[in-house]
Amino acid sequence: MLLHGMLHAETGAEAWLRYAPLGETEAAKYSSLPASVVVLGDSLLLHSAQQETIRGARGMLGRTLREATDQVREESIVLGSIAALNTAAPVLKHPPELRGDGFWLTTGNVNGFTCLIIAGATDRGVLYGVFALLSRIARGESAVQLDDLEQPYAPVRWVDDWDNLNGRIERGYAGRSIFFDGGKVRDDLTRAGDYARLLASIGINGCAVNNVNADPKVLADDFLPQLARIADAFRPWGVQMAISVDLSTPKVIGGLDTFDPLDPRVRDWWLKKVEDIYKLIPDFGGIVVKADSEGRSGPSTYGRTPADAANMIARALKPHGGLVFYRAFVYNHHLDWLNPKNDRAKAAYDNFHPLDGQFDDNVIIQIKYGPIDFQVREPVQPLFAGLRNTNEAIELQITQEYTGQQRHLCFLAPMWKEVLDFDLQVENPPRRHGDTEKIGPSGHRIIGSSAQLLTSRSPDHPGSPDRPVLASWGGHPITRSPDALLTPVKDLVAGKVFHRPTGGFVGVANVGLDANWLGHPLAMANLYAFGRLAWNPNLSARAVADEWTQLTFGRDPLVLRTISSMLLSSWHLYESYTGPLGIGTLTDITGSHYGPGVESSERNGWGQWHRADHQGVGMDRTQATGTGYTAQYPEAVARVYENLATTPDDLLLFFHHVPYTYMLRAGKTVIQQIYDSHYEGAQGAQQLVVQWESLKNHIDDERYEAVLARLEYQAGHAIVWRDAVCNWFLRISGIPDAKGRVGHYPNRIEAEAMQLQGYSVIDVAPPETASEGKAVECSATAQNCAAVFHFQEKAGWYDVDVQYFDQNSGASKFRILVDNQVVDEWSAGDALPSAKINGDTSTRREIRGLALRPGDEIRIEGFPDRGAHAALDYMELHPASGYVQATAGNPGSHGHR
Ligand code: GCW
Repeated sequence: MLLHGMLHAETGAEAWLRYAPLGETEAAKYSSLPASVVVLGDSLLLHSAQQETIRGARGMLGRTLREATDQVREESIVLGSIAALNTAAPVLKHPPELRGDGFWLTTGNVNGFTCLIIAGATDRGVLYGVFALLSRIARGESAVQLDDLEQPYAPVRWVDDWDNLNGRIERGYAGRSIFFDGGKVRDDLTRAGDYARLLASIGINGCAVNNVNADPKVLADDFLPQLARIADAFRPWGVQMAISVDLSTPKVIGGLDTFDPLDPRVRDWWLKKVEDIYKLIPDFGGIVVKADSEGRSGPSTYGRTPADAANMIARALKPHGGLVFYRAFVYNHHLDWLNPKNDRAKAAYDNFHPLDGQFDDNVIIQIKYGPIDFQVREPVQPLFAGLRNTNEAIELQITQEYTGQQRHLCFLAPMWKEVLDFDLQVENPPRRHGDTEKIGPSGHRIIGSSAQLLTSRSPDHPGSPDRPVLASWGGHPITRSPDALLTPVKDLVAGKVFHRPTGGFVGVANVGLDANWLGHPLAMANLYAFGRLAWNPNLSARAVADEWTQLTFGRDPLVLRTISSMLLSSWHLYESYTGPLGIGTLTDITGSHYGPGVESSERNGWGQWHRADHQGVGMDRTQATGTGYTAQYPEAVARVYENLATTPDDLLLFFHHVPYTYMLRAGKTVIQQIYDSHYEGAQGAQQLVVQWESLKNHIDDERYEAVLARLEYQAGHAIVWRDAVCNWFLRISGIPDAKGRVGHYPNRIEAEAMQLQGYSVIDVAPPETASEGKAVECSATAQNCAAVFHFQEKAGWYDVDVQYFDQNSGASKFRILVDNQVVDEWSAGDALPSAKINGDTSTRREIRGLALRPGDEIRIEGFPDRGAHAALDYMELHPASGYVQATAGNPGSHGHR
């Protein structure tokens, strides 16, 4: 049955806070919900909490709750801090553990009335409790007889946005900045407020608003009052505003001749600056620092350490309660490729491990999850285990820089879970406060809080309380000693292992002005998942996917099943058609980080090397024969990676250089796995389209069509990836695909082999990004060009794929004629991340259901526009799919693939 009420037009702007009307039967479940909402006390946050309750109830239940303050005179929803509740209802025994941003949902007697109580240690906790209640209702869970206590896993749950003051967003894929434009803070900050509300609803409590490649102007005297306006927009939602700074600011705009962190003038400059900030923004969250990294200046200019720089700023912030987030992404991007011992992966540990213990207690070292840079798969960064006396936070990337830039579906929660659950097996960790010893079902001791027990029971985790395992990548569990303490990454960053005062989770979000925030309507699952896992990393990826899907698309079981399973398969799919076996993404690493560019990572100083040659592939990072990176891990983990036989297949090429003929655990050679994985991945991407098509009429048309267009595009681009990587490896290894696919495309007609009218043949760079390395382009001065050929196969229904290039320098047009009848036309006006004819811009148009007869003339016409050349790669003809056969006579549909 369709819930028609839910199928109204949706832009995605409401994200998971749609509060869509429940059906009548569903709404009846909540008929006993009180009719009034009483707030105990008066604060911006409590006001938001009350208004949100009213908004949610109105949307979902069609009821307008009465609002009241302080006095409970009837059955009510009561909102208040524990302190306020103690006064209003002294008999209620609140759970002693409630602290920080935690909340408690319960039922109890206040003033003689049975009330639904939402209490927090702080007002922010109250707001979080309201969002939790509303989420329950939206997902059809019970709201009676509650007694739920939720405590966040760590105090720091932040997002960073890499927005430039001019309004562009570094690695942002959803339009311009919601904060800045033209060097100023936007006049209209409505979206900033909406964003803060979304963040609060998933427990995120801080946001650094500008690019970590920071413009010194962010600290200019006339800019601070503008920043204060953003903080004002965030405040009702308990999101603390923070900024990123450039360490050279005192020199660049501060009038000093140095920015040496040990120079007293520099120290005083920061002291004064921070005081100025707090005068305007009393709840300012802190400062993020990217220094000595990718061309940013830093303390090394003066022979000082990151600790010198971090502490200087930390001491200015300390009296006000602010934090410094000093990024561990410090590395030399001029490494000598010719030296086989060089290894960028070692940089963070080499730079920060020696400084352990030297950072002030309001400094947090912000560490990317892996040792390279947000690749589709990396091992966990060993530095997490290497800092015992320093606060840390893990940096995850919500914006899909290396994972398809929100044009490809790639739900990252399964990856994050593997990272967060990964047990680094820290040697001799201190015993934890509150650790309990329990006897497990098998009679052995289980040490840890209930959180740790949950860890090993989580459905995403191959272990059980009886058999704790190293949550290894690739699902090859390694049994560990039952007595050992689990020291998973989530516990290290949360400060639980070494009893740190603070720490937690940072996600790089990069939302933009696009109505749906992240471009791809399904990409918001990543923002949601980040918040949920930062709050409780013991949730499974499936639980998070299910929650998000229900909140975002409603509760139709088919919709839930389909979207959730698409999300959960998507990371592995993306990995398999881009960079399997731990090789990295093989993208163009010096440019867009988007399309294929296999060799771009080699022979330069960036250190994202895969070292493929004619014999083999992979980086030898062992201590025995390689760079020695494995030594940075605690002994037990190092042993696994040092040894070729115990390294999981999906990290093999990260740790070892092997011949193409090396036999994997999977029972095939490395080269065959490279081929198979790319074919299976591309096939899987086509399947996503089919899965999505089953949802037609089950969700609103707007979001249905928007997602469909992206999935069709992805399916086509997955083929570009597949062919580029497979052909490159065929060429370098000389070993053919055992299944005969690579390099053989029987249905393909190369554009350069057609009769060309105005088009000229060009070499594409890198060659693997076009079929046969060539394409045809139409000169920008021409009106139009054409490529023509005569169909010679047997008569029948055909699907036709046209592979063309959609450069972002203009909007070329194309049309296809069969014997002078126009059968399709389209404009190549997408904003793909390149003006070049290459793997970033190669795009597939699929025309389904064409009746072709021998001798037909098929003519592709291209109309160039400005710098875009209406370039073509090839055309592919396939006998039409069953659907079209069954509906013969229908003109057929088409899409971008
Ligand atoms: O992943 C790389 C990005 C840069 C980014 C850098 C960083 C903000 O390509 O755009 O700069 O990481 O994290 O500092």
